[in-house]
Amino acid sequence: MNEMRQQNLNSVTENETIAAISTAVSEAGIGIIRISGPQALQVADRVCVLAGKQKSTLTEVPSHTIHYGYVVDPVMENDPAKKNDPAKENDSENNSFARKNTSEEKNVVEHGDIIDEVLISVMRAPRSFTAEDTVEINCHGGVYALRRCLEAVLHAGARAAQPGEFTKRAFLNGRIDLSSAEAVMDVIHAKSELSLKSSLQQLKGSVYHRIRTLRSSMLEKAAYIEAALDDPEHYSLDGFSDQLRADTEEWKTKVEQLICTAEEGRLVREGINTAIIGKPNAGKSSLLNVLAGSDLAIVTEIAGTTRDVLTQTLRIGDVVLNVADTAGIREAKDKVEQIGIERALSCALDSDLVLYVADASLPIDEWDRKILEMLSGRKIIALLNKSDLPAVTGPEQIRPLIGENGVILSISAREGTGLEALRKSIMELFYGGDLSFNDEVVITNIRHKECLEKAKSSLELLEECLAMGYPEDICSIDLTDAIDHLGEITGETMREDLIDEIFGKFCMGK
Ligand SMILES: Nc1nc2c(ncn2[C@@H]2O[C@H](COP(=O)(O)OP(=O)(O)OP(=O)(O)O)[C@@H](O)[C@H]2O)c(=O)[nH]1
Ligand SMILES: [Mg+2]
Repeated sequence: MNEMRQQNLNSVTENETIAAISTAVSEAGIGIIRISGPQALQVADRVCVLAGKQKSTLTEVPSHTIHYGYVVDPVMENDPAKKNDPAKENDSENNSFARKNTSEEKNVVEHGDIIDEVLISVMRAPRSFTAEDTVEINCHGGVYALRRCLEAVLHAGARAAQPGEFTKRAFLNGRIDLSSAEAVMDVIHAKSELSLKSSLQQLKGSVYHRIRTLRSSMLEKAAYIEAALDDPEHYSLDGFSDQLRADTEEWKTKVEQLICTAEEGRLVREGINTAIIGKPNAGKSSLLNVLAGSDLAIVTEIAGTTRDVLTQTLRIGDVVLNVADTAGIREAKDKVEQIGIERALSCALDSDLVLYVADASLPIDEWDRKILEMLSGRKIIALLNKSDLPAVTGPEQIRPLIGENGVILSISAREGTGLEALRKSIMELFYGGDLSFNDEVVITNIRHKECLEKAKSSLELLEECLAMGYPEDICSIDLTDAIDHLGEITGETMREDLIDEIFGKFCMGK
């Protein structure tokens, strides 16, 4: 497998040295330029002056050390300005910038050739993220200075990296498997503690280990069939079908269990789509505002204030919610309101969770019944709002409308009370109250889910073949397909174009 990856590396990158800005390109404390590849140290040497170490070059320093210095405009060997200057020509040995004495360094400073004052980290192959020689230049974070430093590095012989190319190299060099590489991206995009935890677990290889164990057990059986077909004298297939049938059932159950975690994974990755629904003036927009901690939606005492759906991604504790505030549902007074109400209902029907807000200072009426009837079967939390006012409606009035299992909570959007209980109920409804992710492998990546579904279909075909009593060589076709689909998750069986597509989605510098 590593051979396949290595061939891919050779064909795709031809061992070039690449560079990119690895931090966000915006005003910040520091910004990092990462250089990776066989010439990383030499390229860095052409642009870096190590302060106070006139004799040292980066090619000479030990691995995993950090050095104080400057980035300067590189002077290349074929630079015409340098060619006629014998003093500078002498300094061009080792391909390094003409700067090997203190006076030269002073010269650089005085003539303003310095682009930035930096810290330079050196990590030699294979003990780096890409498993190649890597230099990271920690610059001051200004956009202009960072771009100028990168330009200098590119001028000194590096090629601009493609999006995701560093991680792709880590994968192709066998440093990480594909599911861990994808987890790098998920860590960057993590919106909550929960999604960060699950991505970090995958980065450590949790999905990889689970899939590999499953796949090796399948590979063992496939190899046995092959051996028995080649050498029937020594390997018997008597009773093998029964064993294979039992194994297939077990493999399928394990694959199905992983597929089941994908729904939880989607909620972790993307957040829980939550619709706030209720009659006008119930306090829906007030709830959105108090959850968001700012006045996002207009709140007035006029019934029918909200007309359109307003969506906002919020974090409550560890949970990410994509909350939609909607128009109050009643007999519409005009066409705009009618459309708003239709949108509210369709939003409720598409959501993972409905927060039904009722004004508890008023009695419930026909509209509460109608709306809750339309929403029956959905995950609902009924919120008895305005608990700061004398209560007219209590849980006993709402209970018959939302059923035995529905959650009913008392809140005051105005005072911000009852929100902790709301968070706990959401955790309970979606994650069984547990956030730990300690040993559990959760599939959070859609591509992984698709591969698992394909593996499941192949196992179902294998079951059919076994039930029909087909010979082992026919059965092994479906078994091999299942093995390949699982291998696509970890990158052990992978098409080159798919690898490019996956890494192409990465951000620049990663
Ligand atoms: N006393 C009290 N008043 C509240 C509370 N929540 C909301 N209100 C008031 O109720 C009125 C309506 O609040 P909104 O948040 O606009 O209600 P809404 O459900 O979004 O209304 P529509 O957009 O018209 O559907 C406003 O005057 C709020 O200040 C609460 O917890 N207690
Ligand atoms: Mg509103």
